[in-house]
Amino acid sequence: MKERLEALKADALALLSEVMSPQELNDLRVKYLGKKGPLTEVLRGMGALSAEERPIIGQVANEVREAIAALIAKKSEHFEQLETEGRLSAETLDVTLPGRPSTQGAVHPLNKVIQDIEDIFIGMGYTVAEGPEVERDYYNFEALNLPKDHPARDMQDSFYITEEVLLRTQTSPVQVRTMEKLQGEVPVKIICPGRVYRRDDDDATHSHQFTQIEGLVIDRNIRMSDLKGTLLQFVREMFGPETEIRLRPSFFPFTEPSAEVDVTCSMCKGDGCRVCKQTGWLEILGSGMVHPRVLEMAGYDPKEYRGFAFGMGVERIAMLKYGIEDIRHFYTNDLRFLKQFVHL
Ligand code: 2NM
Repeated sequence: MKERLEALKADALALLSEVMSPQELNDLRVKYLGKKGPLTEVLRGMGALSAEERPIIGQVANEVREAIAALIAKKSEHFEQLETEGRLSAETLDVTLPGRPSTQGAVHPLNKVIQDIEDIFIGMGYTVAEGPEVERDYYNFEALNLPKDHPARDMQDSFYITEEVLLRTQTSPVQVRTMEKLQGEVPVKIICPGRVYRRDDDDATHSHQFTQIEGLVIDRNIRMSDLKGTLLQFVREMFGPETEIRLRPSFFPFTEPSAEVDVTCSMCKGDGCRVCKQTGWLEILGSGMVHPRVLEMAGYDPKEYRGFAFGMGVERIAMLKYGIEDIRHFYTNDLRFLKQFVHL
């Protein structure tokens, strides 16, 4: 019996020392230590042994079991260690590899200027109003005191879709719509940013599609000095606190009187340079007191209410502020251009 056990141990240890995989190891564990294994069989047969033999054989059987179990444990630990090493090397991160470049987007310079202008007027109590780019002839022209036979609404100058519908040529139709909606309520204090369309040939300073911001204030006792003070405040926030303005008489069908507004050239501080063509002044705005007929058509009694209005081209403001020499840069999305404004 003892010899059988010793032979069993020698076989088991020999096989275990050759074992190549965790599965093989498990098979051997079941084979030698399992319920149907030879050791269990020996232990079960102990009842047939004599009283002297029993403890001796029992002791040998236990030693054999422990020797086999110890080698299984050692092998099992070895496989676990191999697995851990394998996983670690497979999952290794090379922290010295250069990172993937991340491309950071930025606000387009034109949008940044729109936001800046909006912020300035919001700071003065204005709200922002928007409206359709495809507009009815009535809102774009008629309600702005440009009747059907007016030279400024030549078919050649606008993109007409039908006889009655066109791409808006300015954002003032939004102001007409706002007045109509408010039904004579005051104060009206709005700015209207948005795209406008004109049948121009594109060049460095003209584009058939550009961005405008128009402002409108209506209340009792609104005077030209309110317009002047508002625009002075605006240009000082936009171009710096030393900026001055000058108003030149002009003409628009929707305002009377009308004025063109110049600012002191921020490039040369008024000394005269290439940008201001040696005049020291830059034209940036059109403005005026809202024409009584425009007020009346929109539902405001011109005897009781007055208003001022103004309009500016955002691209032109941006070009003057940042020294941009060609309006087409705003629309061609050349990263060499756009990247210069990432930090605005
Ligand atoms: C300008 C110049 C002068 C203007 C007028 C109106 C309205 F709707 F109240 F009649 N909105 N904007 C206006 C006046 C626009 O742009 C150069």
